[in-house]
Amino acid sequence: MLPFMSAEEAAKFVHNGDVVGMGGFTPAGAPKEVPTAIAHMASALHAEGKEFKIGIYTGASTGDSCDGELARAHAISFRTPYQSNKDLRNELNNQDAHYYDMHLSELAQDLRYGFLPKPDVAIIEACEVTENGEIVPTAGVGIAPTICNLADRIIVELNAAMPPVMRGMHDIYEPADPPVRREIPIYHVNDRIGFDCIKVNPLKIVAVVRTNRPNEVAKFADLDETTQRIGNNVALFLETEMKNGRIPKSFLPIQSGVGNIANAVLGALGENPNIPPFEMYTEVIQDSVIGLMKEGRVKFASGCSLTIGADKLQDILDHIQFFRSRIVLRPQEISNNPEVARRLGLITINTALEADIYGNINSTHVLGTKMMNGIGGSGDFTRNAYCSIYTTPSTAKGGAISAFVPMVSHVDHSEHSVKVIITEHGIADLRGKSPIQRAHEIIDKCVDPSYRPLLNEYLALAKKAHTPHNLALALAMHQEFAKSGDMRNTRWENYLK
Ligand code: 0RQ
Repeated sequence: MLPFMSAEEAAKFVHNGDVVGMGGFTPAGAPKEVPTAIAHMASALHAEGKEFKIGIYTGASTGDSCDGELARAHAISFRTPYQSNKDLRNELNNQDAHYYDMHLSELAQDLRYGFLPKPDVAIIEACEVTENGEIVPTAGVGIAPTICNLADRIIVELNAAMPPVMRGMHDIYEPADPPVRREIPIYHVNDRIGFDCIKVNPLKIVAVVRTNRPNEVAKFADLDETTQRIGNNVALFLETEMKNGRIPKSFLPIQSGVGNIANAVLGALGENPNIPPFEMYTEVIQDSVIGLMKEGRVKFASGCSLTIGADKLQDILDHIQFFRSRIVLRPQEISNNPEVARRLGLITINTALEADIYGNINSTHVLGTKMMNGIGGSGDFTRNAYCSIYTTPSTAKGGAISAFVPMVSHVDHSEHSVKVIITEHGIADLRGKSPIQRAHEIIDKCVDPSYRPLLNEYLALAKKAHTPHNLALALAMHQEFAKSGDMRNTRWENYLK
């Protein structure tokens, strides 16, 4: 008999100091009611003057009922590998919780290698759980197979909003560890190599909690002129590459990042009649993919999660036969696997917060110090891409911040991995260019016209060298923003002393 109980009872299996692994990836498939119950338990214990904090592993971000509730209860000691919740962001930036921002493909293997503390408890949202220990995840897989294997206790949230017809969408596979690892046998985007469920020792399932909760996926911003133009420029670049024979006529699979811009770019690609119907090998399958799939523009999508709104999820459930043959959900060590990305030849499209004139990318740190979300899967894909593209609006905060600066204030992706940068103004093709050639390409094609003179002046003031810089001025635009709230006020002479 499966041990059905309430979320509050299940939460008691989690103790102060435990390390907890959550299933799912982004809010898709993340557990909801048990984490909230743990947060309430923590608040009650704190009110009695008792300690309660847990370390948390997740696939990526989660929903507010997990990261938000636990952050507000100050119940998190450490957290990895990715988050996007505003209250948790505050905890991390206030150093109330320790955060290590990791390449998402590496977490499962790092856990198996013993690089990180072993999880005590796994909390998994499932659409089906059987007495013989078969757990079928819901809209996201993440690190669920690995934490189920490693944890001593498994708590399942059986979510009625995610019906068992989802079984068959997942492909659960864990590679063997070195020195006996073989190749991961995915040769086409739609290859299936594993099981349709996670198989665990049923004795480890200590609690099953019935829930009925939609995914807590935020709505995307509507397309605006800037995101539309970025999307059109990406489509133009890929179309030109295809015409010039640098992308095969049959096209190559697309990986697309997370957020408003990524969603808009994908929409624009889908609408462009010169781009043939394409496949996706990505981590997050976002809203725009579902419509494009129905229109025949996206032929197949392999991902780690369906990070889509409730209406889109209902659409999938209503047409499950159609979508089950066109979508596969994999663990993140497979969806983001460097070996597979390189083999399949992915065109990767991710978003920068900030780039420098030499092509280094900051995806994570606002103005150099404050964590935004995390590197996520962007590094997994960028470094191993057939062609890596970064997109960004050329400015932020109404023009007061230039997305292009002399030197990025934090590096996530180096100049060696970034091939193309695209903004609403144009396309900077960095391939085969020296640093100074890249600087001119980026300033002329991508930078907002209001910042071009400033960055050209910087180049003139930089010491002539392979990578020209003036180290006294390299972060002056950031300093100017901190001082006056607008990078456009930068006067280099004020920072030369
Ligand atoms: O802040 O909302 O307060 O105005 O940053 O910017 O333009 O809405 O962009 O939603 O596409 O997110 C890089 C964060 C972009 C995301 C990032 C401010 C800007 C706004 C968000 P406001 P937009 P998006 C696979 C791939 C890393 C992980 C990744 C991300 C806010 O894409 O987290 O790629 N990427 N994973 O105003 C200060 C600047 C700024 C700035 C923008 N230069 N300085 N603030 N902003 N540029 C998926 C996974 O891994 C799960």
